[in-house]
Amino acid sequence: SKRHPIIAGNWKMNKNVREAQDYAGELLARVGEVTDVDVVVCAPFTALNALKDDLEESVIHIGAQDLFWGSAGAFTGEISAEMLVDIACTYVIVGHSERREILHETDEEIAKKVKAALKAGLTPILCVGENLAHREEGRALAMVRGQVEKDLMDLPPAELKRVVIAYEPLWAIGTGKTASSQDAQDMCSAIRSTLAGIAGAVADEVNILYGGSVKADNIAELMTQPDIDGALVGGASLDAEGFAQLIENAR
Ligand code: G2H
Repeated sequence: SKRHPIIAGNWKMNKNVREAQDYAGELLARVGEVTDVDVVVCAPFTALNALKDDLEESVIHIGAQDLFWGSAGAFTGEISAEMLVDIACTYVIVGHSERREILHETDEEIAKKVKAALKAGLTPILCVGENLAHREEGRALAMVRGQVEKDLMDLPPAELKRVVIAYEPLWAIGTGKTASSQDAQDMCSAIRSTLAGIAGAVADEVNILYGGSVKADNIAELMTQPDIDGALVGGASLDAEGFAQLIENAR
């Protein structure tokens, strides 16, 4: 494959500074030499600066879980891409389903966040995925295609190829239900076709991850699929030893 695999942990709203530091030390000890997979840890804003001290000089990449599209100014409570770069972040999750659902983030907002991340030099991990009703009504593909097209609107191919896409079917998130590796592959392949329609040949260079109840014991099979280039891992990334095992099984 032309693509270098990525395993990204998404802690969601978990871990204080002390817990983040302990985790970083343990993960570094276990996967600090791993270079055939890009390991990313996406932490809450409040833990990022502590991770910078421990991970900035290492092979482990630091990611945030959200950002705002403006660079600076009167946006109370928001965090810019430039602020994330300043504390050594190289990745940022954009449009996670929890933000789309609970905080009502729209595709228009998400598209602006993707652009802001790219402009600052961050790698956005754009999350897309259908819910159970969409799938049961046969609308999963149309739903996900629509998200990809709207969220990456107007991006030139040279920019689009820097985006990482995470396909996360909502019905598989935190539920213990993983999509079958074939279902996941089918959608990741459809996403790549959608990208090819938008941007042509660079679609082959885009990393597409699967997310949704990925664990140490199902990652290997997912990784054998031709259009799955890694995973976005929630619950199973919270324990450093468990996450290290998952990374090992992905190699
Ligand atoms: C999906 C995933 C990580 P989990 O949200 O983004 O979480 O692995 O806990 O299903």
